[in-house]
Amino acid sequence: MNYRLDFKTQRFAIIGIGETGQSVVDYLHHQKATLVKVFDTREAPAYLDVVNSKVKNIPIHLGVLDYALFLDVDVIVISPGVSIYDEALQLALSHGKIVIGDIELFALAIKDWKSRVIGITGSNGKTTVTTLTGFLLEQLGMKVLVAGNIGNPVLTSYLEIIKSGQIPEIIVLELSSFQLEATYSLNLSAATTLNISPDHLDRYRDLLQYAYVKANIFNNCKVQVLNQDDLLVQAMQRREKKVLWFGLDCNNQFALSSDRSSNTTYLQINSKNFMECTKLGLIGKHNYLNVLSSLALLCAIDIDIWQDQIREALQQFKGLEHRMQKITMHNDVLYIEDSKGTNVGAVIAGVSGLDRPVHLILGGDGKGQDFSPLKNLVKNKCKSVAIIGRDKKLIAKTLNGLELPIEEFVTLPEAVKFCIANAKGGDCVVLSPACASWDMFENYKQRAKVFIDSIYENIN
Ligand code: UMA
Ligand code: ADP
Repeated sequence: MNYRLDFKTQRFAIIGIGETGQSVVDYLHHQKATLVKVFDTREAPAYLDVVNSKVKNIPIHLGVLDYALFLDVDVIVISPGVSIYDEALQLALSHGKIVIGDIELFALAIKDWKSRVIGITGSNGKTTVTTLTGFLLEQLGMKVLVAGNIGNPVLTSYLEIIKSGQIPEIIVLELSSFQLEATYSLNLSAATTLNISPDHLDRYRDLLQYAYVKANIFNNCKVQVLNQDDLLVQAMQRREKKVLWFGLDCNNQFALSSDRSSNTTYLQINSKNFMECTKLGLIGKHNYLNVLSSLALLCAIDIDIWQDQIREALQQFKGLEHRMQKITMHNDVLYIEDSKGTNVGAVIAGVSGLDRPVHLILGGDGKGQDFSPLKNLVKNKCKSVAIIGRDKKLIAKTLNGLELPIEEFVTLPEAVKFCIANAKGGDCVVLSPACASWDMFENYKQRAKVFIDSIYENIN
């Protein structure tokens, strides 16, 4: 999109009263811009009062977006939760209105900074790779900002930096497809799409449109870090750009290699063994790929990854809460919480790496996904399955015909009870729902808490 932003003369509107919306209000105040309207498509957004107090005397419109209300607006700043493909916004674009997101405002705000910026997207592993990359850089003593979809609105971070005067040397951004829909000017020194598997299909026409939006991350980037094992990611290679490939096959620059005689798997970089996988703090093949992508991103910005601090940091980094986390072991039954396993791809990656039979809890808001790839996983890895949530019938239908106990439940504690009753020594009980939590819980963290509380209620 070709456009010019002028905080002095243009009239701004904000859509979305969430964390992003609030940060945009603060940023526009900081720029002394003229904010004329605020919108949210919900009738009662949770942060209405907070935003109301920030934008005194400015009208807040709730409910379905209507182009007529944009007539006196020049720039519409949308939150990630609002699709740029919304009819009213498409009409606004076709009438020459500027429609941008918070990442775009951030990109313009930091144009004169010397910081190098790394962008990370993908269906799964974004938060792990973003956190790990920031951690590795910090261990090298660098001043780093980690922000974006990870839960740190970029404009809030920007305002904090302006206040402190401490401009970071490197900025590591987690970027969702939602954010990439309305980002045009972000200059990235290195960027990756980790993988593409079905997600957010309630928002996109199909997997290709979703992948297309993610590929926007490479529009203004110097080095692409690409996953050789993922066909849709492979297709994102841009001819004129430098590419670093990562993947399981040892022919990749960032790869895994196996020494059969000693039964050891190594991270391998440019054909040289880098470190043994068992020495990593992270476990599971999907996490080995995450580490490789992170190392590739560092190489892409000319960091020497062969320094001892990097290997030490990789041993220390044990991963994040809510991602295949071991909760407890009781009577030789292992309990694992993966509430962040919110799509089929994540569940397959996490559960297939387990070396114990699984009693699996699935279900919630499926976001329009096709659950059929779960059938093979359940057949090969599971001893029983408990299903909850809005899409439980759909999941049960997908698993129909498998010869193991599969039952639907109204609540998560009932599902936990069922799994515990079925589990024998040597098994594990896993919450990895392949769905969002919003139909039953505030968020995935609350879902995790209910799961963990139910375990302890039943085993003690
Ligand atoms: N919503 C509406 N109407 C609106 C505005 C929002 O219905 O007008 C709904 C959305 O559909 C969504 C919720 O309200 O369910 C919140 O939307 P928001 O855009 O206000 O969200 P924020 O609070 O600003 O948080 C967003 C990201 N959320 C989403 O993209 C849904 C956060 O990522 C991100 O951390 C934050 O900005 C800071 O950058 C969360 C997320 O779930 C973790 N991201 C998705 C993911 O990772 O899969 C993309
Ligand atoms: P995101 O930020 O993309 O949601 P997270 O790092 O939060 O990614 O992990 C979310 C889920 O995806 C967890 O269930 C985790 O086990 C799984 N996961 C992490 N990395 C990968 C990967 N490279 N491939 C597939 N699944 C992954």
